[in-house]
Amino acid sequence: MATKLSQDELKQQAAWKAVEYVQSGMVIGLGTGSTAAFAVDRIGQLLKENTLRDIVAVPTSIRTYEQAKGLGIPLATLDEQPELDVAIDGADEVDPALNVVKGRGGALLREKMVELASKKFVCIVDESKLVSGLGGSKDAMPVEIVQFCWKYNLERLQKLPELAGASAKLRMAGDKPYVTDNSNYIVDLYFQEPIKDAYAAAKAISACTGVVDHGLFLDMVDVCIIAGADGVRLQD
Ligand code: ABF
Repeated sequence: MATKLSQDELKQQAAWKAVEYVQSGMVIGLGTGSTAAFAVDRIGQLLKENTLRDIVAVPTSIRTYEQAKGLGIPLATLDEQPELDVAIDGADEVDPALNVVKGRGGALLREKMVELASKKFVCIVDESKLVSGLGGSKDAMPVEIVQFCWKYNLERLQKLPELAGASAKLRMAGDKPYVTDNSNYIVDLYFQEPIKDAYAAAKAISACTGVVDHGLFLDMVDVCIIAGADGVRLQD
């Protein structure tokens, strides 16, 4: 009887599978979060074994930068490397069309910039991230906003007809607002039921002046690697 794998073991399985897309000489995007961290570790290990050579990586957060640096992975910025071959990153929710919610790790802006700059975005999740519709986990759908008059913007977001029924909370780090790597705030939106039209919601959120970006990553995932009790499967 196969023993049940832990969530971390599933995340590692998905991450290691994704690293198979990385070839020597590539420019790659490194995601943020615990699943992506397994991929960063694996890349560091393959570089150390000289199985992988001559890669350059663009991190999606300061903490991924630190992890990769500690592993000796050569690093660059999007200014230096504006076209990436492949990006590997986790997600918070994945719907059947491979639209995803990302950003609960607070890194959505740099993740979206890096993943949009990549020829291939490989998303890695354990099966607990699968939802029938975005917002369906009833957990946070993050929006990155400027610090200026954040309360005003939180109220505006909450009133958007496209976000019907959503509640909004400023993300806190202890007793202070959470500040992103880009010195912005995160407002977390919570939905009572899946978002009716994620495309309309994304458009409406982005149109709010003061909003920097949001955690709806639509039509961006090229391959999703899903690790579950029955093994690892790919969806594209
Ligand atoms: C990151 O991965 C974020 O966009 C997302 O919030 C996070 C998921 O974290 P984990 O892999 O730890 O579940 O890309």
